Amino acid sequence: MIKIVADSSADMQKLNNTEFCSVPLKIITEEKEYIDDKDLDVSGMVSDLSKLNGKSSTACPSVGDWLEAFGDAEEIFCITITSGLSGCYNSAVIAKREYEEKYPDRKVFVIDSLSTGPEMKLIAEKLEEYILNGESFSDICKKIKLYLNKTGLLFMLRSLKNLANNGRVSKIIAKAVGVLGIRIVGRASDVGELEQLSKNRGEKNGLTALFETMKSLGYNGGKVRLAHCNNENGAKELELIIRDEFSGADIEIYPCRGLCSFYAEEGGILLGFEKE
Ligand code: X90
Repeated sequence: MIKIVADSSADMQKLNNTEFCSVPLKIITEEKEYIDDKDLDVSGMVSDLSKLNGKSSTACPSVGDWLEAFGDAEEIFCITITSGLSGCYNSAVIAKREYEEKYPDRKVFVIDSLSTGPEMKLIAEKLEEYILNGESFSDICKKIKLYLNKTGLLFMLRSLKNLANNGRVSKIIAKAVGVLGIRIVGRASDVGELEQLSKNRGEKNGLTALFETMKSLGYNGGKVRLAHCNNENGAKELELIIRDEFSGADIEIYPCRGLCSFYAEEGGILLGFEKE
């Protein structure tokens, strides 16, 4: 059996024609621990968080969690959130070693997305495409590495509070963003860290900046995946802006699950796109 496994920052529960397993991260507050699996009440969590003043943090899956997800598949493609901001990749690599040692005829390929959310979803969809085409494990490994150069992640955020409190972005940048009405637009950098690109006044300007930025990075009508935290309207407006120029584009909009909701925060939009 061939299986695709991704941590829960990919905001995915299943793939249509391939075995898939999501490995949950955890969101931890002083009151509660949330497991980012299919049963998580994401809106409930976001509403709890908005009332919370205490410390909150996240935790990546353990080696054992990954091993459990690998199950008894013979060939596994495992996609993780960027190693630049999380321990997910490291624990997945250790799990791979243990798995291959225990079952010498099985193979695991761990892909450091250097990104998260919708860019991971694009990678998973492309892997599924290769698998359904009947390509060999080693060919898929080579091809998906090339595909990674053809995808990007942009985001628009209203607040960087949770990112800053957890050391994922500098407090100085975060402070400047927390001003009412400011939308920061940024991207996953080449080393998989958060890079701020522009500060925009108001939602409309932020969405326009997202579109202009994706074009300047090489977007030319390819696939787009939009994950949002309680901001379906913003995502739909962005879809319209994109369709105005690229009417036939393959665009999907869906809500963030727990991990991305925690860091993107209320109103946040994550944009995964293919570039040329
Ligand atoms: O291991 C852990 O506890 C998880 C830590 C994850 C930290 C970053 C999550 C980012 C989620 C927010 C905006 C996009 C930033 C992308 C930069 C690569 C989404």
